Amino acid sequence: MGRARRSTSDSPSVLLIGPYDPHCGEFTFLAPPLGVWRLAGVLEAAGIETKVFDPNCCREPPQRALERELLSGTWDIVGVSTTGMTLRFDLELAHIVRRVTPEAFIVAGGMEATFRPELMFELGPFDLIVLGEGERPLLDLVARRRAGQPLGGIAGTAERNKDGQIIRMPQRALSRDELRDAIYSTPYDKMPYSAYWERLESAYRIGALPSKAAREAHLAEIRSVRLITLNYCPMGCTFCSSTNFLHEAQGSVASLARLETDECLTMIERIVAAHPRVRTIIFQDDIFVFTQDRRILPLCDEIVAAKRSGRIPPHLQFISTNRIDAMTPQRLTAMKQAGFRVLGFGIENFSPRVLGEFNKGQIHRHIEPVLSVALASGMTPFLDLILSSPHSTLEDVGQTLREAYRWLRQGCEIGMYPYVIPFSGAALARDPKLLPQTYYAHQRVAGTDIAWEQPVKILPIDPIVTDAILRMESSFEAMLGPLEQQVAHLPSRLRSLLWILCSLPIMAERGQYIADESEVWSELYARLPTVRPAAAPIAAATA
Ligand code: B12
Ligand code: SF4
Repeated sequence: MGRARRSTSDSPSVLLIGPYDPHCGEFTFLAPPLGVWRLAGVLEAAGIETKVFDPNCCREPPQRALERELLSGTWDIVGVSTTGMTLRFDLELAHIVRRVTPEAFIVAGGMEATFRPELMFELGPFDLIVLGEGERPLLDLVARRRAGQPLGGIAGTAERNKDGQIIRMPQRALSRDELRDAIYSTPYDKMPYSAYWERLESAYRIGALPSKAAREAHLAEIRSVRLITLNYCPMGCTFCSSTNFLHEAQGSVASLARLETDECLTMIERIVAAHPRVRTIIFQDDIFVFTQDRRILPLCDEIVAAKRSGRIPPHLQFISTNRIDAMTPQRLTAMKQAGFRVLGFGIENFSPRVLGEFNKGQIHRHIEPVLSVALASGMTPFLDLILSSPHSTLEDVGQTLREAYRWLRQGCEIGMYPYVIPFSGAALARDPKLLPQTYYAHQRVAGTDIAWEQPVKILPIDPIVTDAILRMESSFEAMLGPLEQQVAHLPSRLRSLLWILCSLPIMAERGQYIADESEVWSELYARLPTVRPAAAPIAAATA
């Protein structure tokens, strides 16, 4: 985005701050924050000078970099993006904004702000909270500032009245055309993907990898650009917040929108033009293929044709997250031909009972056939798993661990989480019956004396299962420390093997056999040969 210049009443300037995660890349690849970049693109298209501050990609400590940025111009509006996982860090930045630029109008937006506006006012220095998609409320806010009009009553915001009460003004979700225009405005040419790639490449010590093939595989994974073609998700999984995001902002059931085939192609071409070194495009939609999907087959055909005609590079690959019950052999074949390399599936659990609790019981019968066909066709399924639910039994946990191990050995990648995290807005987080199962972390906002208790775990009701899960978690953390000293980055497949390894003695004590320990160690070494000489301290941590 352009440089800040002194604002006048008719040309406000806006600074947008992405969610701040000081443990960048700990869980997964980081990338430029798509939400604030899309907003910046929409504001710039409307002639509003806007800059993005990305705290995860600074040369100096982000706090100092932010102060410098704030002092480099006069900002009429500063927007802070929030998520549950990053909230304490997002708030730290918001308080810096208030201290350095006391006159700025500070707005919070994003997932956490949408579901918890009252918490934002309580903990943060905010003048206004944006609910849901930020495009319309921000444009309205700027227009009013330009016109010198009052800033109250904007649709899609929450404000605090004189009595301290929170007033919410709902907004309808973006229509299909509005969503398309917003996605088209995303300024990919300005988004610093190369800076992220360089950081990731050095973090992975790319040059040190043994074979060219392994290096290429890593590069394809790292040199990726994220594209979102859908606004959130209709599936209603009980642990998920995303599925309720638009409804929360609209105050009623919102309809979904997504790009058409030709619009997806337009975006792919733009991304390639903006970042010619890109190897993989990650479709970041919550779910990319629906059961009644009319887009996936024509899209794959169009991609194949575009590669053949040279419109997009033939080696370009794709990753997407999909519903497993939406996959058919025909779709899988078409996706493979188009260059889909990794298919994400929210499997969550292998126990039909737990899947029912998560409101996705219908996927169970599709797991085995779809994973088998996907693997046979040369694509890598990436399974997200949650080891336990509030009503899980030890058998459920055992079943999921055993199946996870089986699929890992067959070539799936797995991301594993021990319990449900009570994300604001998720059905399970709102269930009062689960309050006794909910555990809190004492969070502090650095640089302030603000602190609060944030819900962080929903543990199983059965105390035996909770005990097993918590012991696995502490064993996992004890093992992770020494491993991370030796390896630059620990991918999900290794983390999942560690979870399995940690579970073996704990589950065995309760009569649940998961796998042979020496075999699991061999699987771990096979994926991490360099760690072999230093295995002793790691083994000690599991004892
Ligand atoms: C892409 C993505 C990632 C990428 C992020 C890449 C990147 N830098 O963009 C990666 C893979 C790194 C990732 C990681 C994780 N993610 Co994630 N991720 C997503 C996903 C699928 C899409 C986000 C996105 O780009 N949306 C598209 C943009 C356009 O939408 P948006 O960000 O919501 O922004 C819009 C509005 O929110 C609003 N807005 C946003 N910010 C602001 C700021 C202001 C000032 C205003 C006015 C408005 C505003 O306007 C924007 C435009 O309309 C969401 C699900 C979802 N559908 O949102 C989950 C989601 C955000 N992730 C989630 C989680 C849990 C995680 C992880 C913790 C997973 C894990 N266990 O490892 C990690 C945490 C990483 C971290 N440190 O924060 C949760 C967050 C739950 C919560 N309530 O906070 C979500 C909601 C999924 C879910 N339902 O569980 N994630
Ligand atoms: S977990 Fe995935 S499929 Fe389920 S509601 Fe959330 S985004 Fe949709």
